[in-house]
Amino acid sequence: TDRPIRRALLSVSDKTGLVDFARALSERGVALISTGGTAKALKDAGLAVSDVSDVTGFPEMMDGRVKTLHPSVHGGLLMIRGNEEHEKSAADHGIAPIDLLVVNLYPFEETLKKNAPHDDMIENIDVGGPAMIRGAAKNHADVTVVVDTKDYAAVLGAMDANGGATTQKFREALAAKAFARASAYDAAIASYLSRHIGESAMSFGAMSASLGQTLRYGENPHQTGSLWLTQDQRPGVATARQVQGKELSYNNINDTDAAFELVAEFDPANTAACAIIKHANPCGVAEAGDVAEAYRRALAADPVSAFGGIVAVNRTLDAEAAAEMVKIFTEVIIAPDASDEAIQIIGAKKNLRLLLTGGLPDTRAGGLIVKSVAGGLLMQSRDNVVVDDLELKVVTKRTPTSAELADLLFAMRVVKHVKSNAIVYAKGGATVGIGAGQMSRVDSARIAVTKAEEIAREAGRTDSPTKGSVVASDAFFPFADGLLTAIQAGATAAIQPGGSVRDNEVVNVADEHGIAMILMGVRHFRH
Ligand code: 93A
Repeated sequence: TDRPIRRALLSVSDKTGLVDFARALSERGVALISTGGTAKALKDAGLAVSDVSDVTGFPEMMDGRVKTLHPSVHGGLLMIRGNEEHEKSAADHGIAPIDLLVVNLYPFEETLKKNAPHDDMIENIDVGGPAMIRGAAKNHADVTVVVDTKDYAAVLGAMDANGGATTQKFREALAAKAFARASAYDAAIASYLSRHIGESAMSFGAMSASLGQTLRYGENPHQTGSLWLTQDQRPGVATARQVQGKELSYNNINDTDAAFELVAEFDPANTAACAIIKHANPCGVAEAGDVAEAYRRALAADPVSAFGGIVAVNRTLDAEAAAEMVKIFTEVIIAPDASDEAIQIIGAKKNLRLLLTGGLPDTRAGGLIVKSVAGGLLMQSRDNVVVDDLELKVVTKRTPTSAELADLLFAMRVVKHVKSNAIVYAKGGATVGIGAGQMSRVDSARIAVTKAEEIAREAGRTDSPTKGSVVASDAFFPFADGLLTAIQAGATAAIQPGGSVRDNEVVNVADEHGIAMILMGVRHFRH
């Protein structure tokens, strides 16, 4: 039984849209109650509103710390309508039902962003607001709770469609949102306080998150999934504008992130880059003079795997590139920007998601990576090491040629984004073979070659694709076998961090075969 909304309590710090919403409620016969500042805003706009102090019989006191914390408010929110005992208690104590609660909280997060002094932070911890939100959300069978100014219109719409009442389903959705908001708010306070007392060396600032989107399911259909937004405004999948296409799935978001972070390794001022991702690993990556050519080359690197992949580019998507991309089935395209023409071309594929980020993330920027383990969270800073900033040591008799060096740097940018053990073969600014996620490095080295040969065969080519390539390894070669595999496949130069007890053995094998090898000293595991 959806009862019409008769009485509403409004208590908001963010007064956006407040007056219009309250007026619309008033016009629908809803009686309004408000706390000090909210009541004043409504009275100033000429609306009839009762002060919460008249409802509680207490003045707002102690700097406003105690305004709504009273049985007249909480009883009105929590009483079960139609429950004899609840109704009797309400009648005995002069408590009237509150059918609609409109609250947004003291601006704790905004105050945090302003680097406010500690006293201000404490004063901005809202107590009464969350208490009411919880009460109303718990009692969503009877009460509509609104915590987001963007939901005002929907509430009025629901009321108008339903004789002044909202529906159970609508109230339930709002209740879920209310608890999510309360939870994010508390997380922000907890992280602030733990940092204040110096409990954590790492910044948990970006860790306070709010629910961005409930996903259809998680990694598999029997799992639930959701996307949470942090304060980190890093351009990428979570902050991008979705121009068109179906709703993103959990896996789409994960893969799109991997794709865009990879192309961000390439400076758009120097080169156009394209990465095609499947299951969070690249199947083809290439650079070229323009985006269309980079895409064609990335696709050619492994056209079979690219089917149903995620495509990322580091420059504005133009019409020519868009026309190439719509030729095969792709799940998502992500780019910093797109021309109107390109958007139109993508528009022909209704389901294809197009995400525009407005820019590239800074690969050198810090940030937090979070992963859950049983009973805990693992946290680490981002892998923000860029090969250009490293001291590259040639350890072999032969020094890489300039063409080899360019490919070594290219391969290293890519291998950083491949799951360990990762081996990448590259030639002429494009990947020719990628070995990902194997338990032994030599297997990754072999699989990449086998894969490369298979792709060449399917394309009707008779040449050896890895001949004349370079090879990059995300961690040191523990034995010479991995490198030997690459040499036998025709690689002429290698880059790896080094640091194995057998580095000498590996370098000797390189020298025996006339291979040029660079040690860059930094490992790029990725799991
Ligand atoms: O200081 S509080 O924790 N104590 C309360 O009893 C209380 N009731 C509402 N904060 C309280 N509020 C908050 O006041 C609301 O969540 C809202 O953010 C704000 C609205 O105050 P005003 O109407 O005076 O601008």
